[in-house]
Formats: sequence, structure tokens, C-alpha cells
Amino acid sequence: MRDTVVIGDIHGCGEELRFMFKKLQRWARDCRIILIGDLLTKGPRPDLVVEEILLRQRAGKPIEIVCGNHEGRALAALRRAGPDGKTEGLPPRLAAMVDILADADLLDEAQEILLRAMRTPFIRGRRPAWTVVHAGVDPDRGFLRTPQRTRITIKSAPDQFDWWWNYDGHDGLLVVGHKPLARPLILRNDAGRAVVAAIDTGCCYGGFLTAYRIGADRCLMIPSRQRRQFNFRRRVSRRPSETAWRVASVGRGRKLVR
Ligand SMILES: [Mn+2]
Repeated sequence: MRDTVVIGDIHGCGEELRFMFKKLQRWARDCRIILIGDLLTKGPRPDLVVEEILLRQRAGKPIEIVCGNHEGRALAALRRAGPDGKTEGLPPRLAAMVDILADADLLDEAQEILLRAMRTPFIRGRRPAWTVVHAGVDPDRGFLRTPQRTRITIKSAPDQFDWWWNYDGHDGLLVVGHKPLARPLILRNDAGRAVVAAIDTGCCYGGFLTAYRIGADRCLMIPSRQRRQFNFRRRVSRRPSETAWRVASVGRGRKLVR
């Protein structure tokens, strides 16, 4: 069976995505590829993100995308901007995104990609059971009873424990992004099986773009080209003393390139 690779929050980091795809040709040959959402906002090259997705599509290797919390506002901004890419009244970051996409003549293509993402709230697979969803679950409700809004926005306050420490594992492996961490975080049960893979490593803030290969249980990290915006060593998920999970603070076989 084909293995699946999930790529964390891209946030307009098109150059890093291009480099990631290049690396995946060897590291994840013939794998199914899923992007975890938050594609185009914040970073400098949303045009390249769109281009890379289109290139693969045209080569007959389509990319799947689940919806992040930024897809809705990015799509709304593009619709408001219209075919001429008008940016009046848009917040500066969204206006910048529209300008870049308009210059590259990719306004329609970007809308199509975002619309497709918004129609995909999550993707599930079997053997072992896994779910790719942008942010996570409400651990008290379980995956199916967690509202979609929560699934794409749940994030703990800095002084609180992250939701995954309270997740009991019964929905299988959850692959998530949304919360930037210094390194990908892989939580394991006693059998050593991954139950959470948190793979947003803050590429647009100067961290890494991370891919997680589900079956192989491996991470690949591409260093960001963006300015470092905060102290990444402090971006860790504080571990409560009573947790049942074994932690691999980093995915096994972490591989740094470049
Ligand atoms: Mn997000």
C-alpha cells in the first residue's frame, strides 16, 4: 500500500515547499501527499505555493489539502479583491498576499485551491487508523464529536497544557499542525506506536517546514529561509507530570537537509 506524507503549515513559504517537493522525490517516492492547511497567508511566496501545487497536478500527481483556519479568510480576501486584485480595505497581510498572486496572474488558481481545501475538513486512513486535521481534537469529546471549528483552531494558551496530552488515543494517530513548535512532536503509546504527530515547525517564522511520513514514522525538516521571529528553543510543549504518553520530542530518524 502507498505510504502517506503530510506536510505541515506552509504559510506562503513557496521556496521551502519547492525544495521539500524536490527532496520528497527520493524520500517519499510515489507517496500520497497531504498538505495540512494554512497555505498562502503570512509568508513571502504564496505564488510559488500555488505554482508548485499546479505543477504536480498537471504532472498527474495531485496533492490533497485539508482546510486550515486561514483558508477561509484568504479565500474571502481573494473574492473581495476580484479579477483585478483590488486590495482596498484588506488587512495588510492579506493585501500583500493578493498583490503577489495578482502579479503572478494566479488569482483564479489560488481561489480554486483554497476552495478545494475548504471542502476537505480532514482526511482519514486505515491500518493503522490515522487522521490528518489542521489543529486537533477536543480530547473530552473525541474526534467525531469535536466541532469542525475546533478541529481547525484548537490551541492552548502559553501557560496551559496542549490538548494532545489529554488525548486518549482512541481515534488513532492524529497528524496535526497549527501550533508552531521548535521541533516536530511525536507522542507514542507503550507499544511505541505514534498517537500524535504535531508537525507545524513555524516555517514562516524562521523555523522549519516539516513532512511526516505516516507508515515509515519518519520526519523530514527543511530549514526556513525566513527571518527568525522568536526564540524557537522556548517553543516546546510543556509535559504534564501525569501523562500516559511516551514522548519522542522529535520524530525518529529526524533528517536535516541543507
Ligand atoms: Mn493554523
